[in-house]
Amino acid sequence: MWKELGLNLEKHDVLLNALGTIYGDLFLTQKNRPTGMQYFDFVISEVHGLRIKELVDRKKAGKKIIGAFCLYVPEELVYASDATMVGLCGGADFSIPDAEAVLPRNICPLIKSFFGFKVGGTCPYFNSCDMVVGETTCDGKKKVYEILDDYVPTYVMEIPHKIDTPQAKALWLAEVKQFKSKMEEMTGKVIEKDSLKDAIRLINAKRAAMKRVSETRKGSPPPISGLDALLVNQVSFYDDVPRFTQKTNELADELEKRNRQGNGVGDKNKPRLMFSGCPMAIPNWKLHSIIESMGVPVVAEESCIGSRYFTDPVEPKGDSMDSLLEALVSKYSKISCACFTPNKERVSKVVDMAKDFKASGVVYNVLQYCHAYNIESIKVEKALKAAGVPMLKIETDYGSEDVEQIRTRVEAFTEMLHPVR
Ligand code: BJ8
Repeated sequence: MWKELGLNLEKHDVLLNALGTIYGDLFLTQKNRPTGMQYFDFVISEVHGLRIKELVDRKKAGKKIIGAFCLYVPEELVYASDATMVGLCGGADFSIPDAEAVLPRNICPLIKSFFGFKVGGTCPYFNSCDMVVGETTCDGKKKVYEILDDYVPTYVMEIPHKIDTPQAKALWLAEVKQFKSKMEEMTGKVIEKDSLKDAIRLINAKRAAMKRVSETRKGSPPPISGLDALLVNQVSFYDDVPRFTQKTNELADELEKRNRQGNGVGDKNKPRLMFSGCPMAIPNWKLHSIIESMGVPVVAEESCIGSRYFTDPVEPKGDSMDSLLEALVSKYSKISCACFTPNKERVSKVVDMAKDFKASGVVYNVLQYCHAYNIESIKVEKALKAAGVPMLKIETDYGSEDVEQIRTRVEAFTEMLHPVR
């Protein structure tokens, strides 16, 4: 199977061995984990096994696999055309040397990481894709998609940045319609109203299950570690949707029960931290693992691998195809990425979330060279300060050189925080 997918077998083995060790050290050593996490451990143990086999089988049955890097790609249209979407990884240091052989070094690690997985032939998800869908969000991604197209067919959706204007909504709707046509052309399947409605229900159910898990983290102590909750969010991007939804709902049942019993992880008397900023694509577990190794729980993520993905469902106001497509635009334009301007909604969402989850402080993650999240941190910090919530900004990449320095800074930050009751 690996050969058929054109993987670099030697490098792929090195990657899998390294991942297995890191996963064991970070996840399996945690105390009092919910039993529902066993499913997610299994998914990770089969991340380059059973799930890839499922995708390859779908391809053999004539179905298409679509890769994406951003929440703005409307997955409902992918599923409505009977294709499968996978969120492609970009959270590993491992693939960066391969990227740097082609790309400039001074760009965001997330971009280098996903690009390196393709050029290095080490990601079976990437190599399963019939097409990848990019978007005009940050400059780095936008320009790299032009290069990526030499390696895999790459379709780019234009995402307006001043979303409060009528012309932006009109452009977005036109882009969504064009993407629908693209999926129809790729799959040879006309997307009918009923199949789109089914796809909306499918993805809404997945988002609702993830939101249930998130809500339980308001418990004190939280019933699940931030690291495990992050993993659930990361797995959501490539697992089979109905199975993921069922297993996530089972986990939510268990977490709700744990809350009723006061059975949690971490120390109730420690401050609770919220995470905000750049996404943590799998296997980026760096900041969560540093923070939680001190017994300080992470209770929420204002991130695309977090609340931005699951907070809002798609809510059609009518039954026509136009109403369904407008509902997609309305939902997707509520995802507050730092590429928007002005971005007041995101700033107030961060503050509201911090209060809602009783966070004593916010750790704001900036991936190196991500200007959008870096500069926006100024407004976020000011708004949090006004609300009495301290913020610590950490600018980092996927390397391990700064781990001890970050640990010292987080330690100093948490020492001045008080648990919020
Ligand atoms: S909706 S956050 S997934 S664009 S970290 S690559 S922004 S330089 S990932 Fe994102 Fe969509 Fe926005 Fe979410 Fe660029 Fe920044 Fe790197 Fe980023």
